[in-house]
Amino acid sequence: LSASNSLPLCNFSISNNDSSIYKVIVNQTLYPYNIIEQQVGKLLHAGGHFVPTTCRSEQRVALIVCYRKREQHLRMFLDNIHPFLQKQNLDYTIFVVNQHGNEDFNRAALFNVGYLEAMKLYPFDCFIFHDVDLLPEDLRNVYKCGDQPRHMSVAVDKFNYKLLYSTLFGGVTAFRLSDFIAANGYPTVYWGWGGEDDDMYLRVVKKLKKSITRYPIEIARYKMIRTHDHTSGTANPHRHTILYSKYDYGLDGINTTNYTIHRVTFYKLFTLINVTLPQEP
Ligand code: NGS
Repeated sequence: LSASNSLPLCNFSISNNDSSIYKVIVNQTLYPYNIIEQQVGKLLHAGGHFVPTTCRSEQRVALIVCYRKREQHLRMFLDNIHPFLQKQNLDYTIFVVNQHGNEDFNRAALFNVGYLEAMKLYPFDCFIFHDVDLLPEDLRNVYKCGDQPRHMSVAVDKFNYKLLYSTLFGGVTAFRLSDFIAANGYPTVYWGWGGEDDDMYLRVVKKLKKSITRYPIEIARYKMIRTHDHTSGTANPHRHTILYSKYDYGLDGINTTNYTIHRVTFYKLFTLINVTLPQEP
């Protein structure tokens, strides 16, 4: 411990204008897990945890991925995200929160589960909530938290690298622990596709009384993985009603996240949290 305390603080930054330094070559080859482990897992501790050895990190980052039946996406994600985060010299852990069962997908509640379970394991101070199909393309897109919640996935190739609308808060977001707690986390009442990210945006503005921040559009670039091993969930018909109902965010969120853990498994490349979310009719 004393040895690591004497290390200098990690400070990753790229000031160089040479794009060959910050541009990421996204690898879309689909490898089996054991090959990915060999390629990018050498320096990992159990559960997909990396700690820089040459410097001391100021933040402990939990990267929480919501997941269900997207195995190809997950493999490509892991193959790309580990080298990306290691180059940024971060103390990070990857959590994959898998929604077990046949209930509608609840992306936002899975993020809360990831937060709650991660905090039982390690004193994280930064949470990055991540879709499994988004791969960052620029190393200057640093996976750290700041004083404001950050929308990370500003420019996605599927949308021609344009921000769809100014309050968009989907894809990838980053929250300081204190901000996430003050927002009461993500909502739990959005089952199926859509609205939960807009709800989180409103929590930041109305409950936290903060604004979101973004890295520049030429930096916050992502490739969306396109494979055919999945079907997207059906849109939630109630999403607009809930979103505009102006309900009390203190009454739904972290404090009402209802879930049953089946198993937490510490794989080499990630910590898998298998969970069911009881869905009220
Ligand atoms: C909005 C959805 C968001 C969604 C965004 C982008 O309309 O949840 O589109 O979707 N809000 C509502 O439905 C209320 S995308 O084109 O990326 O699939 O994130």
